[in-house]
Order: sequence, then structure tokens, then C-alpha cells
Amino acid sequence: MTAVLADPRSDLIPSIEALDTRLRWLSAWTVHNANNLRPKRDGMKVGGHQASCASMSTIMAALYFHALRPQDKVAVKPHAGPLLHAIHYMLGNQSLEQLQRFRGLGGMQSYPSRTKDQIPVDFSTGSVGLGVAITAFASLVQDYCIAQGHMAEADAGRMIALMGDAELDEGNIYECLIEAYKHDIRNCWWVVDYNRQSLDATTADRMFRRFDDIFETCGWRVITLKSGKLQKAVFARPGGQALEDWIDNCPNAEFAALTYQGGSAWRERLLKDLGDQPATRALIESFDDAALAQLMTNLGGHCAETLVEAFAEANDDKPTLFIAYTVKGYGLPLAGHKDNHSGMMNAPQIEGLRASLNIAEGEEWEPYGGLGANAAAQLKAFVEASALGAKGPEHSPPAIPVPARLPVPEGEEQSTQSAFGRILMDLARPGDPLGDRIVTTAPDVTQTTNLGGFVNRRGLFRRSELKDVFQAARIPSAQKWVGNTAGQHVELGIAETNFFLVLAAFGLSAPHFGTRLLPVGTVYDPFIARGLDALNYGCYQDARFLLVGTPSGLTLGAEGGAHQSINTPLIGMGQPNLDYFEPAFADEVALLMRHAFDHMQQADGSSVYLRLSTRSIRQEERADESWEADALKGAYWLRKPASGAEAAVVFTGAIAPEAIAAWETLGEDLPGLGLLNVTSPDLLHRGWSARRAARWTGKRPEPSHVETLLGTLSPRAGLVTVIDGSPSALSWLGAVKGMRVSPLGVDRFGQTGDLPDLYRTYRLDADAIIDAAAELFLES
Ligand SMILES: Cc1ncc(C[n+]2csc(CCOP(=O)(O)OP(=O)(O)O)c2C)c(N)n1
Ligand SMILES: [Mg+2]
Repeated sequence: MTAVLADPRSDLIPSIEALDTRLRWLSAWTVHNANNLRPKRDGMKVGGHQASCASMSTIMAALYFHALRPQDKVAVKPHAGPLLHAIHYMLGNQSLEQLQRFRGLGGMQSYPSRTKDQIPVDFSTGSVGLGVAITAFASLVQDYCIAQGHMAEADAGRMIALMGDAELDEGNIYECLIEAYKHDIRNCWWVVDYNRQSLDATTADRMFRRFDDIFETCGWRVITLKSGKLQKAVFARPGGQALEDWIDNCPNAEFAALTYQGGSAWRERLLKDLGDQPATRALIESFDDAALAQLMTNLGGHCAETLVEAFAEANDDKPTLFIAYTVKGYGLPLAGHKDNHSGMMNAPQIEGLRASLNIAEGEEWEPYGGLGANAAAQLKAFVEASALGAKGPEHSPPAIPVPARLPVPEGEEQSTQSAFGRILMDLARPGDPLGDRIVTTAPDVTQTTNLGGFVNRRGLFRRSELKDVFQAARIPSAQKWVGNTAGQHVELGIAETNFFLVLAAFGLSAPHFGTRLLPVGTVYDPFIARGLDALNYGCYQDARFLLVGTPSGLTLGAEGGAHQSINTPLIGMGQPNLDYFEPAFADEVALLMRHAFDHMQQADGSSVYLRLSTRSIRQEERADESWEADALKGAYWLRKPASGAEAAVVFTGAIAPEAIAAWETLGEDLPGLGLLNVTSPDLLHRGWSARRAARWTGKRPEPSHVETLLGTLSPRAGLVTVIDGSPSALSWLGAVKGMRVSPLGVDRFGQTGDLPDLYRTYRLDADAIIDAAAELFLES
């Protein structure tokens, strides 16, 4: 007989409370299983964060099973990952096997991952602070999609970050707040799990109320959930005010320590401090130890009713910060202990918790374990009726067609940076379908990276009209920058971390909002390092964008050592989900940009990084297009070697004229000398190492592109490699066929100077290449 169930949503608060307990248990058990029950082969700690999960289980139960709407997207505090999996386990979206393989190969991930987890994850998290800030920029992307008619206002969701309080120590939070304020973002919630404990310590008491000030200044509504309903009711009783004042003044560390010690410690301390006030003494004495401990830890973030009300209060689109007071390890024996971040319950403790929740031995994984049959059925109906259950899969819109070729800018002498700007300006012609989907951005270097032409044609993106005051006053300027909802350039202040997060957020527009956008971001190449973790973060979650690092290298000349990038080729080579190319000529730029716009949209594609230069160099006259296919694979013979040639000069990027000059001179003594233009040290290296790995990855061991290219040379050949960057980006080429290499490049800080001086000093000029060749071929 099927039980007759009440309206599943009528029991809101008790249901959330029951789910809170279920989530806390399942997350703790998942961690316990991985660390203590699953066979261990390496003796290593598996890890997991039971206390961090317990701190947030009420917040997540109230959010996911009540306040969340299908169109909302959430970045979950990294170490609360097991709670997210427990939620999807209860919804039937996650398998038991995955929970049991927590932190094992192919199992549920330590921290929520868009690409690796098998449950829906809106934003990956892990590096604290970044998952928070990206939600603000995702709300900007959503506004962009709405403003440009790609989605309806009615479908707008909230971009929500569930964050630890220590994430508020990350500087990127404040960079983001400022930029978000300038862009007037909306539909963004940040919910702070305010347990006042980080990994090492308890939060400085001086921070009390400071966050309110900072966020309110930046236009946010701040809702503080300090006390739960029980506390509020007791504070209203005779003697209660003194108790409330005492809690308000209690230092964070002492509150945590008393929480850990429990009821009798609370009693002793409260009576010592407040016992001389008869009404308050009577109030304290009206609770037994367990009830007193419960009262003192009845904070807003553990009170389902308080949370439900708070979420309902923020029912407009104003960005809102919820400061939800919590206890780290709430409901667990670890509660409040200062070492609880990585601390875990031992076997007797988890047994005790199991028994206290009425969960029978052997039924630990039961989604509704510990509940009677009726209560379980009721709760299941509640879970299934939540809006989350109706959430569909992510979008996968069709690719935007990319023309077979992009026109090559004309000019006998050009730089790769100016070619990039001109190609982009060409795409900015009104009505160009590819241009319509390009969104550009730069951290205050729009003009100096040649994005200005695109912006002149396509304008700045602004939710409210921005007039070009200079144009209106008829003051001549090359920049005509009007801002409105049709604009396609997102202007950013100098904050490279924001820049990369904006690229990442736009790079997820297809799965998030069903709109294919092609984000293009320019940054001075050395300052990629400033936003590196955010770049890595975007790549980790497979956001798709075109990154242009320009100008780059020593070739920047007079700008000097602080602006001359050295190791970015190695960043490009080392960064997964980012293909690094460094073209030398304008036609290569056109070829690679076309490739990038296509590759960014392929399921097995990636983001692309172009390292460009402002050095104007003589362009190559091409006999045909035969070089193109090889250039896309990472290298092509600019001057073909004779079969069995004894040597080749290998170069990358703006240093091409020196390589060509050296090749011409050396050719007199070394007939058949080859000149190899490496357009992507990254692809070449990856292809080569994949070929070596084919033996154990089961792929067909096709020769890699670099093996084919170098296969033309004699096996005893020597290579001179030259790049305006770390020489190790190319020196590995010697290992491909066991050839001798003389690597040239930059391995110490640059300085000011003109190019002849700098190239001579740093051994990048034709003479250096000739010398290096002589050393290799004539002296050995
Ligand atoms: C950028 C970065 N630095 C350091 C860490 C290591 N780490 C993980 S959690 C954490 C502290 C978290 O404290 P809080 O945000 O308050 O979370 P809680 O566990 O207290 O909820 C640290 C330092 C990290 N994940 N990311
Ligand atoms: Mg904390």
C-alpha cells in the first residue's frame, strides 16, 4: 500500500532540518570511508574536510532544496565538495560507487570540478577566492547575453558563491568588488560560511563589521545572520539581553574553544561572567548542559528558518552578501577545535554519530537512513519536488561558423601585434557574423595592445549609456568610445586576475547561458604572471578564450626589464587546455586567429594563447599556401633543408629577421642548411611526448610532427635554436633525434636599449646565431 503523503513542500523547515542532518552525515561518512574503510595501498592520507562540510550543511540544504531556481548557478566552497555530491546522491544524480571512490582515480573529486565530476557542477573551485569572484563576472556575462538579445531577462538566474570566511582574505575578492561595482553587476549572491576559522587560525576579532562596510561601500546589500531563532527567543526572555551582549563580545577564539568543550564549560564560563545577574543566572540554569550547548551554537547559519527568511528577503536583483554565522564542525565532536580543518572523526566518534542519528550498522550509505519509512518517503517527495530536480543539462549551442580564411593585412613590414589589431578591426565591420560574437577585454591596455580599432567600431559594453565626452566636445582623439548595451568590449581596470576571470566567465557562456561568444583578451605579456592562477583556473574548468600576450620579450626594447617577458613561452607550454602559438608574420597571425576561433568552439578544443610583438619586420613572400598546414601543427620549414643536411637554424617569433640573416650567411659554408620556423613550441612538444607515450596509451605510434620535420636532416645534424624568451622553450628539440643543440634565448632580466644593442648583449642577433653554429659544427 502506498502511503498518502502530505504536500511535500508544506513541511519546509523540518524537511530542511532533516536534509541538513542527512548531508552532514553523508559527507562525513564519505570522508570516513575514503580514509578509514577503503583499502589503502600507499599509506598516504586521503583527506577530506568533515568540519568544513558540517559548517555549511544547513546553508546548502536551505539553498539547494528551497531557494535555488533551475537557472541559478553556484560556486561551492571547495572543501564543501562532499556536500554537493551528497545533495546529488539524494536527488539520484550521483552513484554510490562515486561516493565510495571519493578522491580515488575516476571517483568524485576532492573539490567540485566541472570537467571531472559526474554531477552537474556550475563552477569548478579549489583555489580559494577565485570561485567566488567568477560568479560576479558570470552575472556580467549573463547581462551581456540579455542585453544583446541572446537570452530573455525572465531566464536570468542568480550567480551564487558559497564561500568560506577565509576566502575574504584573498585580495582578488576586493579587486573583483571594485570592478563589479563599476559594471553595476546584479543577480549575484555571496553566502559566507562565517565560522571564523580558517585552516590555521580563528579570524581576528577586529574584522567584526568591517566586511559589512566594505561590501556596502561597493553597493552590496549585507544580510547578517548572527543568531538562530532559538537564540533570538531566549535573548528576548528576562536576562537574555546580557547573554546576547556576552556572545557579541566573546572573542572568536574563546567562542570556538567553548564550543569544543561543550555544555558544562559553557555553564561554568557564563556563570562566572554573568552569574551575578539574577535573571541571567536563572535563564542559564533553566537549560541542562546539552540544551545550553545547543543554545550557544544556535547561530544563523545553522537555523533553517533564519536562512529561508534571509534568502526570501533578497528577492530582487541587488548583489547581496549573506554573512551566516556558523560553527566549524557543527554537530560533530570536532566542533570549534582549532585543528579541525583537516581533522577527522576517529572510529568511535563516527560510530557515536551514527548511533545518535539512528542509522543502523550497514545502512550508512542509505540516502534516507535513520528515518522511519514514512518520514523517509515524505523527505524523498520533498527532495524530488525541489526546483533543483527540474534543472536540465547544460547548454550546447552549435558552433558559430568561421570563414575558411581571415584576410591578411597588407604591408611589406608589419608587427604581429598590429596585424592582430587589423584583423580584429576587419571582423568588426558591421554585420560580420563572426565579429558579432567576439567580445574583447583588456586590463587597461586596450589601446596599447591594438584593440582600439575593434572598440571604435563595436563600442564598449555598458548596461547604462556612457557618452564619449571627448567626442561630444569635438576634441580630436583616435579613440571613439561610446558605451551601451550593444557594445562588445568589456573595459577593465588594471587587475590581471579580474581580466582572466572575465575571460573565464565569458569562456563559459555556451554551457552556462546557451550563447556562443568568442572572448578575446589582451594583456602585456609579462603581466600574464600577475593573473596566472586565474588563468589556470579558467583553463582547469575548460573555459574557452583567445589570450593575446603583447608586447612580449626583450624586443620591447626601450620599455626595459620590468616589461620584457622571459618565461611566458614556458607558461604557454606548461599550461593544460591552452595552446600557445608565437607567430612571426602577419599571414601567420591571420591563420592562427582563424584556427583559434574554430578551435575554441570544438568539443575537444581548448583556449589559445598568442604571444605577439610590436616589432615591425619584413614579411615573407609566399609561393603558395603549403606552409599553412605545418604552421598549424607547430612548425614549418621557412627554408627547406637539403635531404640529410647537417644543420638547421630554428627560431620562434619576432626574432625572424636575425634567423633569416644568419641562415643566409651560414648557407655559404653549410649548403642545404634548413631554417625552421616554430610557430608553437607547445604543440610540437606535446605531439612529440604524446608519440613517446603512445606505447602505453594504446594510441597508434604515428611519428610526431617534429620527428617528421627533423627527419629530413642528417641524424648527426646540429641545431641552433633562438627565441626571444627562455631558451628551454626550444632547446629540447635536440632530444627528438639526439641532435646537438646550441640554444639561444633570454635567461636573465632584460634592460633598456635599442634592438641592435639588446640583441647583441643578450646574444639574439645574427652574429650570435652564426657563432653558435660555428661552435656546434666547426669546433666539435
Ligand atoms: C589559493 C589557496 N590557498 C590555500 C589553499 C589551502 N586552503 C584550503 S581551505 C583553506 C582555509 C579555508 O578556510 P575557510 O575559507 O574559512 O573555510 P572553512 O573550512 O573554515 O569553511 C586554505 C588555506 C587553497 N585551497 N587555495
Ligand atoms: Mg572558515
